[in-house]
Order: sequence, then C-alpha cells, then structure tokens
Amino acid sequence: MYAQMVESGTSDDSAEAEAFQRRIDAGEKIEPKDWMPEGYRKTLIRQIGQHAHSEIVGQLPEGNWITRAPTLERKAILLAKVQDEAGHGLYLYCAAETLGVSRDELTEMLLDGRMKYSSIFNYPTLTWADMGAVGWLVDGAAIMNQVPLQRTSYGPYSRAMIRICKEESFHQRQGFDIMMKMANGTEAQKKMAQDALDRFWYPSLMMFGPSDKDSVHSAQSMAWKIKMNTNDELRQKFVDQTVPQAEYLGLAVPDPDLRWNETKGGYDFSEPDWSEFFEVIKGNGPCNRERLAARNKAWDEGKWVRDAMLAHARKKRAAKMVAE
Ligand code: BYC
Repeated sequence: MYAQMVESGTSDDSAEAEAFQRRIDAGEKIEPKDWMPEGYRKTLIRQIGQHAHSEIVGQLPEGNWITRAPTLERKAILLAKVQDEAGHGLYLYCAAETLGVSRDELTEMLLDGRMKYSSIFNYPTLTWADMGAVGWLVDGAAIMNQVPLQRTSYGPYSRAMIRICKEESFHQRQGFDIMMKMANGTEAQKKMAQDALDRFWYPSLMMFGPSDKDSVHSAQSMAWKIKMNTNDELRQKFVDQTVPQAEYLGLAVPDPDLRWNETKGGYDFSEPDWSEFFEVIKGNGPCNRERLAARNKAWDEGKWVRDAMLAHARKKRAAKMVAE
C-alpha cells in the first residue's frame, strides 16, 4: 500500500460534525480552538506536515549547487531561495503545531520514514540547468498546487500559503530566467537546458499525485476544503501553462503525444510512468536514501544546538521567575 490511509472519520454524523460541515460549505475558516472531526485534524497534520517536510528536503537538491553557481549573483539568488524554503518549512510546521502535534514529533516521523515528502526531491540535480528546471517546473507545479490552497478551510494553513505563494512566484521566475539564459546561450548550454527539461518533465507531473481514479484522499479532502482541486485538474492546468513557456524557450517537451485539443481547450499529454511514481513514494527513488540520510545526519549533529537553546531558555525562564 502506498498511502497511509489516515482514518478520515467520514462516518461521523453527529450534530457537531454536521454543523462543522455547514461551516465549511459556507466558506468559513476553521481556527485551532474550534471543534473539528478527528479525521479533519489528522488529514491536515498529514498534508501540512508532508508539505513542510518537502520544503526542508527540497533544500538538498538545490543546496548541492550553491558552491558551484556560475556567478556571484546567481549564487546569492540561489542562497536566498534555499533560505526561503527553510522559512516555508517553518511556517508550515507552526501551522501543523496548532493541531496538537509538535515539530519534533513531525521531524521524527519524517526521519524514520513514517511521513512522506514530495516525490520530486528524490531526483538528482546533475547540471546547473537543473537549477533552472527546478525553479521553472518544480516551483511552477508547487504554485499551481498551492495558490488554491490559499482558500483552504483551515485558517493557519491558508494564511501560511498566502505568504509562501508570494515567494514561490519569485522562485519560479528565477528558474525561468536561468532557462532563458541557457536556452539562448551556446549549443552546449541549450543542450543542457533541453536535458534538464527531459529529466524533470515527468517527475514534475507526478508532483500533483496519482491520477484521480487512484487518489484515495481527494474526495474527503475536497469535501472538507483541505484540497480545492483534484490532482488531474491541477496537472492539466500545469501542462496548459507550461507548454507555451517551453515553446517560448525553444525547447521540446519530451512527449510525442502532446497536442492541443480544441474541444477540451487544453493539451492532451502522456501520463507519467505511475509505477515509477509509486516506487519513489515507497522509498525506492534514485535519491530517497541519500535524502533521508542527509536529514538524519543534520538532526543528529544539531542535537547539541537544540539542547543548548533549550537550556538557555530554561535558565532565562528561571531567572525571570526569581526576579518576579
Ligand atoms: N509525493 O490520495 P492522494 C514543495 C501520496 S512542493 C509524495 O492523491 P492527497 C517545494 C499522498 O501523500 C511539494 N507522496 O493524496 C517546491 C498519499 O499518501 P499518504 C509539496 C505523494 O494527500 C519547490 C498517497 O500518495 N507540496 O514543497 O490527497 C521548492 C495518495 O495520494 C505525492 C504539497 O505538499 C507526491 N508527489 O494528495 C521547494 C502541497 N502525491 O500521505 C519545495 C500540499 C501523492 O496517505 N499537498 N502522494 O501516505 C497536496 O496538495 C496533496 O498532499 C497532494 C497529494 C496533491 C501532494
């Protein structure tokens, strides 16, 4: 089984659950102290936690290129972007904490494999053009997924998403800017840009999750407005937005069956290899072990910092109590 099958509590037909659903249907925001079904709380912890972990693990493939960025300006921009991802992780962990789970608990669930992070970060970043492709495609897919989440029903999550989306738009543009430089550069640079698109296209399509027929959580999450669109709806929007951008760059989307469908007003395109997707989310992608090993190492080696900060906080609190 590839999904955690968190109990979503759909059978809850108590008066409280009915009143709760009426609030959701009326577009009200749910706040931390409000009554909520246990399944709603658990689903949010799963989704927000997974999102937070994606931001943190997502720093690794890009961090790989900070020391090798081609100019000082590119290095400063990439450094700032990677730092933004850490910030996004922190807003999201804070949003998850309002649901009664601690950041340490969430981290431990990531580190021992009980929680997931986005499949995309299990692919390697082999050349500088990959920094362009990640910004353009990965942040582009993230924006497509996250803009509707600004209207999600849980207040702290929706407010975190507003801030994150502003920064993601900048990230997407810096990626496209790298792609523009490469695609209009030397033959070797153009080849590198095409190769990055070839490798990141299908993994980017996978970011939206399995096709609707295999999505186990969509129906309940959409009824609760934890999710605003289905996986396939967002994937289609992403393809429709991205194909003209690839054409503008003079690059070819690696899909021989890609074509405009006048009737539906969108592109027909090939599905990603779903068996690859399920292998990646089960932990068998090209970089899963490397990514988790890096996060475990950082957690273990940072223990003394966490201990020191806690000791300092305790000392300050004790001094304050004596003074009072
Ligand atoms: N990777 O029933 P489904 C970012 C799992 S961008 C891994 O459709 P759901 C960033 C799913 O969790 C990425 N796992 O699930 C960008 C479930 O398993 P569990 C983060 C995936 O939750 C740039 C199972 O498959 N964005 O952070 O309704 C730079 C069944 O799927 C994936 C978000 O997390 C995947 N791609 O829909 C830096 C956005 N797809 O949990 C950082 C918020 C599916 O039962 N999240 N699975 O074990 C969402 O919108 C939804 O969680 C998803 C999945 C669309 C991802």
